[in-house]
Amino acid sequence: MARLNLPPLAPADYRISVVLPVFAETDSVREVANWLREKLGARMLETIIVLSPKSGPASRAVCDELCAADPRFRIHVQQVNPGLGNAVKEGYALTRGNLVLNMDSDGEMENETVSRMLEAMEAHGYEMVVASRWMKGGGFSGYDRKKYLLNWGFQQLFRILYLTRVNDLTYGFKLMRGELARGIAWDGTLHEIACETTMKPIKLGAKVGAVPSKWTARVQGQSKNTFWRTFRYVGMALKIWARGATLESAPAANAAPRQP
Ligand SMILES: Nc1nc2c(ncn2[C@@H]2O[C@H](COP(=O)(O)OP(=O)(O)O)[C@@H](O)[C@H]2O)c(=O)[nH]1
Ligand SMILES: [Mg+2]
Repeated sequence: MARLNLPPLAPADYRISVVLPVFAETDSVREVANWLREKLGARMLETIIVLSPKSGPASRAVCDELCAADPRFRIHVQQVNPGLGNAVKEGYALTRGNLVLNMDSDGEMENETVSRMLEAMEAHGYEMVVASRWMKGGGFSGYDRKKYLLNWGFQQLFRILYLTRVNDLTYGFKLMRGELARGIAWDGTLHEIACETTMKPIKLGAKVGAVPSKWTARVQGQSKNTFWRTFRYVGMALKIWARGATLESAPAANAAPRQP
């Protein structure tokens, strides 16, 4: 497979746009956002909170509070509904950073993984780093048994079809170059966006790395990712495998970081 070879990006120039979809979460949004704010420091250019129009006043209040505390946070109310895929696509299109971090706001993704992603990107010049629950040091806590088995089978099959060593192809937790987030045409409307955002860069020949990550079931609210919805991942994976992916010329990453 031909290499993509984006122009190199020096660690001192990292400017991260965080895309944080929020549906009905409250406390976990605050926790994730504050962790990112503290740990990313000046490397965080902006955080785009993609709020669903169906989000209740409690979620909205937490997001307003975050925006009031730090002008780098802003709310985008999702235009096309419903669906996590639509939220992610709209969020990506609004980013300006040369790196884009995709993370959930429900507290299931391990914050410390972000530090590992950045270290891996710095050390190896990856164009994308994905969190992997299947690597040694990663794992699942409180995951649905049936989904776990299906997920395992999916990884075995598609790792071979995609000729990749990345062993978690379905996780929506990743850090990628802005050129990819803004330059790839994304199709997923629901949760299958999570595999699309990993599989299309792989198909394009991007240099993709992985770091271990622990997944822990949320303590508040409910997932919208039903058991049947997991089959949409298979359809998406086969479609990308058959048709490949293309990179449009994306708007260049711009903008010096705004000070908090
Ligand atoms: N804006 C927006 N966010 C969503 C939507 N669906 C899910 N989310 C958010 O996306 C993240 C993952 O969703 P979840 O349903 O927990 O999926 P799971 O983690 O795959 O089980 C959570 O932070 C949700 O708040 C949606 O339709 N719109
Ligand atoms: Mg979740």
